[in-house]
Amino acid sequence: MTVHRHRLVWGSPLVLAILALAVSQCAPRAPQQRRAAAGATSDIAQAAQKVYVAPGDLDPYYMFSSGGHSGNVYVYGIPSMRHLVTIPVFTPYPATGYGFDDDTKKMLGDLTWGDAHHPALSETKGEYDGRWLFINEMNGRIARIDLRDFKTKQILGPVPNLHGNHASSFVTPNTEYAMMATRFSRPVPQRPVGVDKYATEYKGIIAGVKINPTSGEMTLAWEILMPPFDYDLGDAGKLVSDGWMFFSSYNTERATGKLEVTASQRDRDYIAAVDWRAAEKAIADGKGDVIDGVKVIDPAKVAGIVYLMPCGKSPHGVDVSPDGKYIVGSGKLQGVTTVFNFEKIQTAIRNRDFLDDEDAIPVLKYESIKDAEVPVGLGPLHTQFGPDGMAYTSLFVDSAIAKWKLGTWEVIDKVPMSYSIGHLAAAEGDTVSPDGTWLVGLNKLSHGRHLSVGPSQPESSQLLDITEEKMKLVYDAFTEPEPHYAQIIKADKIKPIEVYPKEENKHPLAVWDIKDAGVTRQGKKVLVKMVAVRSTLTPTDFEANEGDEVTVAITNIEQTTDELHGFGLLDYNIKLVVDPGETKTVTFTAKKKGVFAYYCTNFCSALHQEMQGYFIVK
Ligand code: K7E
Ligand code: CUA
Repeated sequence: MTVHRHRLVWGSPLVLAILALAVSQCAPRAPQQRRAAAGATSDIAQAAQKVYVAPGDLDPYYMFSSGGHSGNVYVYGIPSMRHLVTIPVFTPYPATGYGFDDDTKKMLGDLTWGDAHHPALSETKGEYDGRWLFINEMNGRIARIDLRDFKTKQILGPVPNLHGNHASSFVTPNTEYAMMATRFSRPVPQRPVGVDKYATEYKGIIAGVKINPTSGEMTLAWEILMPPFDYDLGDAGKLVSDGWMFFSSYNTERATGKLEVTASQRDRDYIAAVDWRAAEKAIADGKGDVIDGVKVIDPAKVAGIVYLMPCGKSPHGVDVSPDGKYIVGSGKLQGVTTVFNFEKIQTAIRNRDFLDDEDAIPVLKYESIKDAEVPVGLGPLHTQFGPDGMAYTSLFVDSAIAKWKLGTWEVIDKVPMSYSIGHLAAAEGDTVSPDGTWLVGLNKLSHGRHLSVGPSQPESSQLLDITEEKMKLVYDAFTEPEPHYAQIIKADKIKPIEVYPKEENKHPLAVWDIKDAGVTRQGKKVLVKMVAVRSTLTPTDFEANEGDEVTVAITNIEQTTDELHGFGLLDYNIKLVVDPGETKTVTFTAKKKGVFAYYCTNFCSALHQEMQGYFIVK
């Protein structure tokens, strides 16, 4: 069947009607689905045993799940689905003092929210290496979490020119780059231009963020000026396709207003294929124009950097197979997922087998580069992989997961999910050698399948055992809002530290002896060097004058696992947590006169309650 005929069948009004119907019917359908799921597992007790991690035992996998507009990353154990920890990234989190001390406050800047979508574990030779986790957010930012201590170490951005960073943070196979891309095109350089000029004056941006191989430090390396489409998702090529990045896009109509109507007119949208090594070289050769301080490549001036692959209308996910040979694009208004062949893409580029162009970017011919249209079901969104060419595609409209095979394109199995599914995550699923053990469906709409907690229903995930031919739904878990993508890594690849070693603490205000704790004053500046150790915060009181600038530098001199101490200063909105061996500072103005207690917020010993003091402002 040609793409054109699909377009006729799955034209927008019809699909929207199906979509609305599917969503509205989900709640009443839930009990039946439950029974079907129970039947498919054949033996509930056996399933329960598979996911049961006994007290004292550890899960074999970590799952890092995006927290969407909570701005956090949530870490779960797989298969128990136990929530292990929350990593605050783009938003303050008093539980760990994140966003309250000087360093993290500065890192967050003016933005105290972020919409985090796609976590990306660092890779070496296409395998997760357990060093860092990157995650994007919509305000043009990308963050790095260090997996030695599970803490956010850097937030890059908001970067210039690029706007609404959704197609991010997908890393390349040796973590050379993380990616960023515009979802909401706007004038580049940024300036006030009316939406009537959208098609010509607004631009999209695809950006490469260079990652230092030793420190993980991110720097914005280059940007590519793109037509004003909405760039949606991405994935890096690997093995045979290493050196390329792929981005799906919608609204290639360049429309504005009600996009659900105006941006579903055309028969096709595109996946942009970017030769990032060529981009790197063009920049090194001085071919970039500096716009708002960033080197930007204009494909109208520099050829051979980017090509457009026609794909089913309004694609969402684009996913590269573990061997790098196939690029799977899911048109969410279709009943098929399209598989492109990397070799054919290269041949088409070599032969200049182009259909036309968009703003001087060559458009490849669909028939020349596609290998198959796999009839997975309605509303395909994202694809994950297992070993032996197995692929798993989430179907939003069908509320199901389809399992199919690369190469034969045969659909092998389909499991109904109890909620409308969005992303899905397979164990080691984005690597060159996926495990094929567990698959988690991350769901968009819960549809009342839980104890009611009022109108805002819990977000949900479902765990599937994918070790056999038929997928088995084995567990439901309610997850923190709002999950988008997640990645699952073998637990033994991550080697977290237990304490910050004393000898590695190079903080200039660190004090390791209670004798060195105390208060010094310089003009209107008051510096308090504080030591936290069971069960005293020394000094136990300090003074300032109204209007003074006060810096409290706290060193937790413990070297014992889990001996955290907190510093909560009442009425001053100050809440620090200092881990063993760590020094943190907080700087504030003594605006309120009077007596204010501070105390340790983390239960640390039998005398934790005694760990307190007074701040006096005269
Ligand atoms: Cu929720 Cu990747 Cu932002 Cu798809 S995205 S479902
Ligand atoms: Cu220190 Cu409680």
